[in-house]
Amino acid sequence: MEIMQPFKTEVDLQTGVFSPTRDIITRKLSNMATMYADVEAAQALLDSGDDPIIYEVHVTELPEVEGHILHCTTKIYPGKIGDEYFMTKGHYHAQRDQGEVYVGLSGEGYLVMQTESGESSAIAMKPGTAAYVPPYWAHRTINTGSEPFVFFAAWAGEAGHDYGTIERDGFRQLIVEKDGHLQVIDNPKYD
Ligand code: M6P
Ligand code: ZN
Repeated sequence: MEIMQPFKTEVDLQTGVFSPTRDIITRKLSNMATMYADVEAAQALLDSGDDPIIYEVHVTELPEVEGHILHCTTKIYPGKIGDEYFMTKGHYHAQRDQGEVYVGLSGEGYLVMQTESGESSAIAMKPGTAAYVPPYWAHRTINTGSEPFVFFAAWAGEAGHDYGTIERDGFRQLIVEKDGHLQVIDNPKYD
């Protein structure tokens, strides 16, 4: 591996914005409409001409190879599709035996995880929460508050993102608001 020069990024703890500016990945509802449990509600919103930004990822451009530590901030906007709060797509690591660390910076949310062997976990996050995604756990974050939910993430360069498995199967647990209360429920479409 080539020697790289050290560098730093200033992170706005409120917004997750990087300085100097780095690449920003923007995910709109149209990029993930079928991932919400209430597909009809998602489609109705899109049909009305509304395609809200669900989340943004500020990424450091580093080689995606063993040895490097990739890191980014994610800002999930507040909102719901049907009863389900705005969330990330979620993914397994292409290399399943790679973990990840999340640190809550502002707002509040949940980190939902699951394994291919049938385990599930839902961890509440707030500013200062360091949450660990162990190897083999798929992970998705959800904004359960009324302000943007912002967190920092760091993971191994060789891990890679596998979105296809989650696009096909979804998550076993959904984070929804029912009767004005947050609830962690079983996904009726998961089998
Ligand atoms: C976290 C990390 C990133 C990821 C981002 C958005 O910051 O896990 O690797 O890209 O969340 O999540 P997703 O890739 O599932 O859309
Ligand atoms: Zn990951």
